[in-house]
Amino acid sequence: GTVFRLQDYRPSDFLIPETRLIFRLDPRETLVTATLSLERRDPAADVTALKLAGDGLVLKSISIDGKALAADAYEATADCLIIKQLPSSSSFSLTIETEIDPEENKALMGLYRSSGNYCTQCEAEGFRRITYFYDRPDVLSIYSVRIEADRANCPVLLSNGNPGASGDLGDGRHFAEWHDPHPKPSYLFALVAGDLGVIRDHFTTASGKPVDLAIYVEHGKEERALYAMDALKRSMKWDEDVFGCEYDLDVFNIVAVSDFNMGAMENKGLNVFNDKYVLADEKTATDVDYALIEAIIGHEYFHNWTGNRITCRDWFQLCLKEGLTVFRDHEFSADQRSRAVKRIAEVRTLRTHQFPEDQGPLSHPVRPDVYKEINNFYTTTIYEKGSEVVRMIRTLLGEQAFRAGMDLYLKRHDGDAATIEDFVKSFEDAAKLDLSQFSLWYHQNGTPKVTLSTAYDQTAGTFTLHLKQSAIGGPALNTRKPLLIPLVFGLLGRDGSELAYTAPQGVDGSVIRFDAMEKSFVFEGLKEKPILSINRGFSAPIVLKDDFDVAHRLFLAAHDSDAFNRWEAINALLMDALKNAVGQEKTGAALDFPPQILSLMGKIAENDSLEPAFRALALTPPSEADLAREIGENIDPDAIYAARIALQASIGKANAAAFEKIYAANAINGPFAPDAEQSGKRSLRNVLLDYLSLADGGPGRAHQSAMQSGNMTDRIAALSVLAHRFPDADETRTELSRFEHDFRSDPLVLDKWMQIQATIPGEQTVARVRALMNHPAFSMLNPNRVRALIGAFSSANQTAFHSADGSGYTLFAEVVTKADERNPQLAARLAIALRSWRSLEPVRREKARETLAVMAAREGCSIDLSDILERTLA
Ligand code: B3K
Ligand code: ZN
Repeated sequence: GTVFRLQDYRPSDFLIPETRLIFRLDPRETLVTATLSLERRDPAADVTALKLAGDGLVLKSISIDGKALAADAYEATADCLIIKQLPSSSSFSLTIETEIDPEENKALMGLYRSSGNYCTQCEAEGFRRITYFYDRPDVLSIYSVRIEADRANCPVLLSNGNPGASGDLGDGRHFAEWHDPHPKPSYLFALVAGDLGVIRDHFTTASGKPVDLAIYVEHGKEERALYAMDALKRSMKWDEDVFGCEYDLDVFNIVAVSDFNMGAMENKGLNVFNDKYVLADEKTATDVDYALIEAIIGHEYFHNWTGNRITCRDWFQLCLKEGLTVFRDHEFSADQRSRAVKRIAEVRTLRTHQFPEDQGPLSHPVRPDVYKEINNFYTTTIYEKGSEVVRMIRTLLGEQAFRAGMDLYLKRHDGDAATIEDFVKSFEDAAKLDLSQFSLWYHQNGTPKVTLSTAYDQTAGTFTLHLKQSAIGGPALNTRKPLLIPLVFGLLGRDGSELAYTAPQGVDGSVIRFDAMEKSFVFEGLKEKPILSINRGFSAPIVLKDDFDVAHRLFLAAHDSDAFNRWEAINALLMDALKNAVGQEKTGAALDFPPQILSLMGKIAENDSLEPAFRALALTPPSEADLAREIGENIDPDAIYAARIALQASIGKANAAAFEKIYAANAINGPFAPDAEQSGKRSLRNVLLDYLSLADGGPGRAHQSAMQSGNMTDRIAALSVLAHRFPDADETRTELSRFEHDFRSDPLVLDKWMQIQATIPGEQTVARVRALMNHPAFSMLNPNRVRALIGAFSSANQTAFHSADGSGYTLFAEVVTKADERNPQLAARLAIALRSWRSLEPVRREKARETLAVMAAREGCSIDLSDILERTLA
């Protein structure tokens, strides 16, 4: 396949100031007429041909300035259009007519049908499946769109921008016109047509401009969109307050569709969402669903400035819009909920998903410089590590200078297709700072690792902190350049107060700027031995190897003023206990856990000065995947599972009485609210329910809770305990059937039921998943269904997926192959579940390698899938 390189970037020969599109919608034969105003970028240059991208297109007619082109004037294939005879004028108008088949489009890129409605997905390169175009993000055009369709089937006709004329066409057809005054790249184009229900609201911007808001959903689901609408209005207000960004069109529309490859899409003025991230009510959505809806509604809305008003010059710059917008949505959620709890959840996600990516064969820089298939670069590195890099800029500059840099970026590049260099330069100029060393974070992949050691000299009153940097994954150590790593820190006294000291060079307030492969920082004026708290708030996305003993960690867990580091200390204690237990399990020794760790869990649960959501997180041991990553090699998922469940059972038994009290004390009286406070209490109670059930050794308590639960959060939590801890109990069968029956006509909710069963530990789950694939609610064509069952199985069920007999891999390969026939993006995304195959123990490793090799060798394997498989095997 073709390899695309950043260094090959060239501006296009032509500009397209205006694009007019007419859609005559038909399920199997939609006609698209595109009229492009083309302008030579350099009228003096001798450009004699024009090449536009296509993908699977059928050309019906082509003309320039109203005159049909002669057959020898152009060459049209399904994948590109080359016009060889061009007028010599500096500008001309090109009209292209193509025919497309939305019904047959199961790749869900371009124009397709979902539940009988028409919708589009164009990012990254889907527009070329609609018409021939300069389908690249640096060609910005003003779009005017006319949609013609059957009135009965498609009463709703939507596109980007503001609504224009609409009316009847006779013969049961009607039309609507839309105009988007903001020049945009083709990937932000959208069209939706169908028979949809709607809820409406409005927002007045800071400067008094009224905006009509609407969310379109399937008929009958309108009420379930109210929370999303509320989140939208809060997003609009927040972006004005925090970043000074106001909305810029008369209308803002959101449409929820049930067949969608990702979470949502930020098309200008017409966001299209996976219905999973719009629909919510008490009975069908969990607290986690609500939080995700809020975050994703915010994320797509925030793209209006960071992504749409300022877009990317080329796809290598993807993190310019994604990393920054993730940072913005994280800040939004932190402001709407609990900042500390949000930060802990972010770091857990980063460690569980981004660290293994960066430490394995799919590792790439935040700003890559080569790709084969851009769709495979919508990764956790681009998104989450990209966000961490922006966060570090803020840490280095401070709140005020950071905001000044953002203001400058938004002002200087409004209307541009920009680069990472442009972004960094805005902060350099605003803060009068050199960020050239810092920029390495964009270019050097691998998870940085910082090893620290400390020494205290009582007589001199000095505390020496020695830091060394290396990395896991990425370029070899001898070719790595030192990163500038901002480490927020504090030196604590025995009473937990922050000690005063004289700071050495390179320490700026609470931030250590660690910028060499190795460096010592000597703090003076310390009369007592300080207790170090470092990388507070996870100021740098690194692996930290410290020299802290158990007493040090227990101290931080109890006294650190930084809530994140309190959690981090607890997490490290649990991680050490688990690693030790895995070692015991492997040698056949009995598993035991330090009593002080068990009692610590009781103390945390009881500590009313900590918010319940924080306690819930602190009481959740590192996941099996986290433990596997931490161990790093020769992984035996069964040993990891055994260690983790033994720890949980020990914690439960050691603290049963206390847990029971706290469980009761955190009951919620009064009506359901999806807010931070209630969801915190529910999460604490549900963590405790698991512990108590393990202590009970039976399903009674969880069964009781499942029957009493008035909301989906509690119902799902109880059902998980039943299925995961007591898979063969009658109570579990009863509750699974009741759930299935209650939601038999709501596949989106039934996805949760599929997911719970797909994550039941143990190799018997392979057969269960096979059986569920024949369930009437399952469909290989719907990405949500496939991800709920197969995605959960392969990415969140270590013991079953990595069954020693290889049956998990066999099932996985069958499904990935089947998905690849219709939807390569879905297949490629599933396939990353095997990226850490090299860290498995030898038997599983060999089976995994063989599975990958067989899939890669299959004739007809898509570019998307083979790109992932080849890099994984390389
Ligand atoms: N920009 C889209 C992602 C598009 C993915 C294309 N394969 C959603 C988002 O990040 O906001
Ligand atoms: Zn995004």
